[in-house]
Amino acid sequence: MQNQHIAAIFNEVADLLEIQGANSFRVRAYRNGARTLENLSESVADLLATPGRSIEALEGIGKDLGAKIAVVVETGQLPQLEELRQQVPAGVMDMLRIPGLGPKKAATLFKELGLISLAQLKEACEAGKVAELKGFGKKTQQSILEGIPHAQEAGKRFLISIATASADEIVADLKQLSSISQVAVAGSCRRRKETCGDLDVLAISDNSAEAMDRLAAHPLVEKVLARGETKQRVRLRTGIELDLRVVPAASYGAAMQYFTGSKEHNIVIRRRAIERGLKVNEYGVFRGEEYVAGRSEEEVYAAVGLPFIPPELRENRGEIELAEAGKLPKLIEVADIQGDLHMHTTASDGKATIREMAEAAKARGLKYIAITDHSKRVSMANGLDATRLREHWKAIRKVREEVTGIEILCGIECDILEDATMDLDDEVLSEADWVIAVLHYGLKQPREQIMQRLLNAIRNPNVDAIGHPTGRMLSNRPPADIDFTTFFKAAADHGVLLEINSSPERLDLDDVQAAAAKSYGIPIIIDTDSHNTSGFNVLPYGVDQARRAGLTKNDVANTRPFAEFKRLLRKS
Ligand code: DGT
Ligand code: CA
Ligand code: CA
Repeated sequence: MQNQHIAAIFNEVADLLEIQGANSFRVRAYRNGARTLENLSESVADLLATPGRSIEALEGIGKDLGAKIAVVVETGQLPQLEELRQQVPAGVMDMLRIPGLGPKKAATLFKELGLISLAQLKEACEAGKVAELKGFGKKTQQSILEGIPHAQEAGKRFLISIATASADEIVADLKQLSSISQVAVAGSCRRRKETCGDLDVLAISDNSAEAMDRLAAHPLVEKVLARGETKQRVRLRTGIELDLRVVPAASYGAAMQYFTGSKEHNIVIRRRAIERGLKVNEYGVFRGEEYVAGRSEEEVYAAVGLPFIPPELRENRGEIELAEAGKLPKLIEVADIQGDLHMHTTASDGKATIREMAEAAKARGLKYIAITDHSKRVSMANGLDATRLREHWKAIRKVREEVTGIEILCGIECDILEDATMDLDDEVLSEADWVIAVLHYGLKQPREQIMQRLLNAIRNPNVDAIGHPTGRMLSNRPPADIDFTTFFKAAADHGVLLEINSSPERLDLDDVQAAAAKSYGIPIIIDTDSHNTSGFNVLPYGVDQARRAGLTKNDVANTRPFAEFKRLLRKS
């Protein structure tokens, strides 16, 4: 049982309790517990199984949550969650995906107006009933109305982190069966797309019944939705659905190729096959009735005159032409990353000290980091003013002396304010080794204002990089309205680096934008935005996004040794 699943359960319990108007301490306890689990580098199940160790020692996990974790690890579910789900209609939970609509407002909509679905909420907004509720008003009603399509869309997909955690665990479990010689995930999860609609798992076995029984009995599986001879569809407790397909070895490569997709990529592959007098499907490559290939994906691609194409590129966005020309990029890998330029400490909203972050980064093989706590505008994160920032930098310099083997930059994550000025003045910013400028507030401003803010930041000679440029949160906050052409031109002109933020909620820039940024010659940085020592765990998600953008080691600035990296900075 993965930490992410238990965290998702706790978060859902917190939402449900809050909708029911439960005590806020109780709600917060679940959220804190969830956060601890999300950031924990080792599996709680392992921790539980280790004699002499206790999960209650973890921050935010007391006796009560500890016992609940044990129940989930043991049984795969939490009875309390099942009960709460009975009490709150699923449609009310859907409302939480509307940007800016939290559990309290959802509760009011449910209790006062009896609304239990997004469709009903839409009607009520259109009839003006929502505006009349206490604490809502016309503006809120309008913003809810605009957010409903986003909620409907987001509800159908799952973050790659959630999808991966489920897929990895199920695949590992199926591998235990001796009748299964190979098993792996395909579909959007294998392509490392930022969100997945469902999971597609393929296995080679001559005993498909055994494979399906094993899956059905897995603690993560909530319900078997359909079962045939070689295919089974189940719903997992996280809500994501999973297709298991059992195939013979001779079809494995063909099935892998087919079910990895994307559909758009496959259409071109099929067309190429037809041009060569062949037919490609999930069973193999055929000439007439004769099977000619299909054991491996390499064989399938070779049959249509192509080298193996990395799954991350299979979107029909030019990869087939590049493959044909022998010009596929050698994609960046996690091991190429040498530095991390975005992280927090206890000085703002992080959970670890400067030294702890530096030691943890070093232990992971990083050669340089920038400590970038929040600036003062982010008061809820205890953001720093100039005085505190200078004190903080002093402390960083001290750690820099004491911890060897890693370079530490005195940085700041500086807000670009709603009025397009910087949250800290130039004098203090000019003393920083590294300034990453970001939008946190006013993301809904019209394009003109957003661009004014980004361009002002880019033109500020103290700014080295723009962090999570669009500000989006995949589950509940749409991106700011950016004119990317102007944005990229300006960043390229001024030598400002752009970030791919690896947090699975952000993955910002996205794959398409990161590829565009590369075309302007802008060096990308891939950061974790860690808030504790296990925050570095998210790095692979950022690297995957970069791979989907076709980025190579050379396109990413923080793959360079420190001295070379420094030369990329404006102030160097
Ligand atoms: P998702 O689940 O929405 O995140 O995206 P995928 O890509 O995993 O899509 P899914 O689960 O519907 O199907 C898995 C793969 O199977 C898909 O990427 C390509 C292949 N596939 C499914 N349906 C079709 C189809 O009608 N035509 C073709 N050519 N391929 C298909
Ligand atoms: Ca899928
Ligand atoms: Ca599917």
